[in-house]
Amino acid sequence: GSIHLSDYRPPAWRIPRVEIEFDLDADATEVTTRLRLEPDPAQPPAPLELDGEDLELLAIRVDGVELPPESYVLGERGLRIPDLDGACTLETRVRIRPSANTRLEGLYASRGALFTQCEAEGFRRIAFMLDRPDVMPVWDIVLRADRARYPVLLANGNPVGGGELPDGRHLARWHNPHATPPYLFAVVAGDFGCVQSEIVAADGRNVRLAVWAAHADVPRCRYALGAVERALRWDERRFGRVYDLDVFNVVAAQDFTMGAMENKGLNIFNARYVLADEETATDADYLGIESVIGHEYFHNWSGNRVTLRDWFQLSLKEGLTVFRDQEFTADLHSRAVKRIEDVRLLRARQFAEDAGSLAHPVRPPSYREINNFYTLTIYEKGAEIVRMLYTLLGEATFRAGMDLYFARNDGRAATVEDFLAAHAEASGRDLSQFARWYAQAGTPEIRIRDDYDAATGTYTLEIAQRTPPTPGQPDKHPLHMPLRFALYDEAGRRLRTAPRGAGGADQVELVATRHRLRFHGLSARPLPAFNQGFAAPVKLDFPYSPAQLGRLARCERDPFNRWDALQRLATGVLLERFEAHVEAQDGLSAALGALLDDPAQDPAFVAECLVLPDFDTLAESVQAIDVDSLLAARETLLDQLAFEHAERLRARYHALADAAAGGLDGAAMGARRLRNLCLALLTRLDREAALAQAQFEGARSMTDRLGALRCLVEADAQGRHAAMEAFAARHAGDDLVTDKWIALVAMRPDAGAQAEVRALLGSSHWTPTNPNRVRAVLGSFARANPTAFHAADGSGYALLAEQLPGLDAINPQVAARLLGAFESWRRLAGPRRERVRETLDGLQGRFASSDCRDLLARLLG
Ligand code: BAL
Ligand code: ZN
Repeated sequence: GSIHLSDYRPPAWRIPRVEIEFDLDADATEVTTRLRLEPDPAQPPAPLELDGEDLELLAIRVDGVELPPESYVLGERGLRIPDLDGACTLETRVRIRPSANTRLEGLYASRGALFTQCEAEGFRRIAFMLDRPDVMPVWDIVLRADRARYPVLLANGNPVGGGELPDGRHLARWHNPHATPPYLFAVVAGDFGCVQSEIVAADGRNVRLAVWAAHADVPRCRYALGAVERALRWDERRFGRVYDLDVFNVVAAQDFTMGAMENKGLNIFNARYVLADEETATDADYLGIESVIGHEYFHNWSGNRVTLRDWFQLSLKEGLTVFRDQEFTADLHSRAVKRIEDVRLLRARQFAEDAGSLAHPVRPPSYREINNFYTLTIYEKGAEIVRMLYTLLGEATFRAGMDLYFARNDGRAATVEDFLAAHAEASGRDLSQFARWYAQAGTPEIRIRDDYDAATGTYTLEIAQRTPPTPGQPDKHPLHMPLRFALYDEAGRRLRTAPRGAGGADQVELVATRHRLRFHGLSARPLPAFNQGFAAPVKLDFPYSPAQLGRLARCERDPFNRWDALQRLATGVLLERFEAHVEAQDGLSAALGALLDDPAQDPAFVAECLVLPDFDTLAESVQAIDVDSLLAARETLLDQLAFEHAERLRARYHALADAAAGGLDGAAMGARRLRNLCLALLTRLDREAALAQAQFEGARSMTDRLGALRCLVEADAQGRHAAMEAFAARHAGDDLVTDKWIALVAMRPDAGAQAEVRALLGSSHWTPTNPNRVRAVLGSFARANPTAFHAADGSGYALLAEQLPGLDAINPQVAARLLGAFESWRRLAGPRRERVRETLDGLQGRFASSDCRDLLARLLG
């Protein structure tokens, strides 16, 4: 059944304190839990109903006295004790089986070590508990385990002792003094090494930072440790947030469903967001690690100190923390490039989600399976809402609102209302209409038309907003949002038309369905620019001519909008939306040529401009998705751009060689990025792919080696097989690098990729219990290979679908994520839509998990 936000009731029982003891063993772990239980006098009395799944109950005592079997009811989902008489201590002892746990929720075994994952509802697979985020005990944790096998024993909070036990066992005690819900509980046991450092936090507290991994991987933890230090300092500086324990531990796990997890004081990470060195990590990997390390670290305040009242509020921590990690990266690197990349993701994936069968509000009103709501909407659109608030209020007021939010809700389980109330109070603004952003699904469209009256020198903008219907929400209301804009004259000078707003752009606030803006005293029709920095997450409809977009790409002050003008131009060319098609294509080509020639431009920015809108973004820009024509248009345009600019691409490629040989500074990374893009375009002209072959052989970084290899694979160059074999041999035994190699196979833009994916599924590389490997094979295929996945006969859909029931039985979250690749199926044109429908129909009744059953019902619903 569904769970509804409107049904929320505070728990009738409070649990201020938990003592939990583990006798750890991969095959059979015993967990003894003592819950201090107190009826909440503010709530009507109710029987105690503890969550618990797949737990073998060994003993149960109340205040030390064994509870007779007739006093409790043990069910599939938990334990019910009807007649508890007031405050007491409930002790349960259970047995769990980590090595049989392929779901990777609760306590599980991975490569000889033990890890936990409790968000959202994994704790109930460890012990009987009120497993909900508004239950926030203080924790005492005892870990006992074989010393040889598990020399390192980590848990939440601070280490408070340990010692030897008989039979080669040892113990460690941890105390977490902060009120912490069970979803943030964590335990790690294994044979790890670490890199560590000592720092003094802003309040004078000494903090030991450590990053742990299997011994062989420890040298690859240095970069992550540096990222922890940068994150800690940045949060002190930018948000005034100080770390609050004596230790901060990060552990790398090879088998991990999510990217990482922000458990209090003990973050557990997917190894791909920890391990990096020159031999194995690309520049994108380094930036990804820093950003995810930042994200999890920032949760310590936005999520842990201030947690969630219920799971409907998930975006309260995720959207806010994504906004914080985006700002972290923007402050440390190029703000413009960061914004461009975030908006690329938003348009390609979140806009698609918001327009598809799985669309839902940032705060859903109900859910059947909370695991299915770790979505781009909750995370990325949630972050955009916080960014709009930041834009509306300005830096100083927003910071005051954040300070108030943290101060008022510290140690509490908060709601979106609490967040908005803090900002409303700090700013004196009414945010009640703004709150609609959390309730209303779908991407708003802003339609703007202009008019210039030469006789009076008056320029008028007519602005209208609408949000399209989404499942369950046919009618939409206008939203409150900032609209930034600028007007430029013929010479490209910015016209001063209104008081300057935040960031130097003029800004109005949209609240109604229609607005009109009037400007007087203009001697000619200006060129308008809108939504600088993509301050509002909307689709903008303005009838720009190709010439106007070319001008905007040169004169707009805001770098994001310069990039966006070129994207808009490219989209119009690809979708043949301009009457003057040839002129538009010439304009695009000339603009990109000028960027390539301009040594003053940041190479990273030029690279962003050269990347055309991808298939997903194009698919999101049309009503009906004609797969073949979208793919063909893209290929044709890329071939033409390569042909026209061959000389400058080659020149730029060689000129950037020295800069690209540098280390991990922004200049070297930008040079490598542009250089690899030049290489990709040049390889289109030369099926021998000599340049790519040479780069592959001489590469000194993973970025360059993988970049060249991708060119060889995509061009189906003669040397591709030999290069793939050489790469595989060089990195044999390294799972993370092998995932990159596999992804290249699965993403090869050719119908033949299907056969190669099938071959992988039958090879020793296929380890369906490892989420990274499943994503490398099937995620890359379904999400990043439209050519092969959308094969017209439906064979690509069938390939994915065949795997899903088996994967669902292993790890429902991973399977459900893959099933989501069908989210836009209703907009597919031609026979493909019918092929997907048959495929989805064929999956009915074949899923065991609530995750996949819920998703399938919503896809077909
Ligand atoms: N809380 C789950 C992983 C993350 O978003 O940080
Ligand atoms: Zn998060």
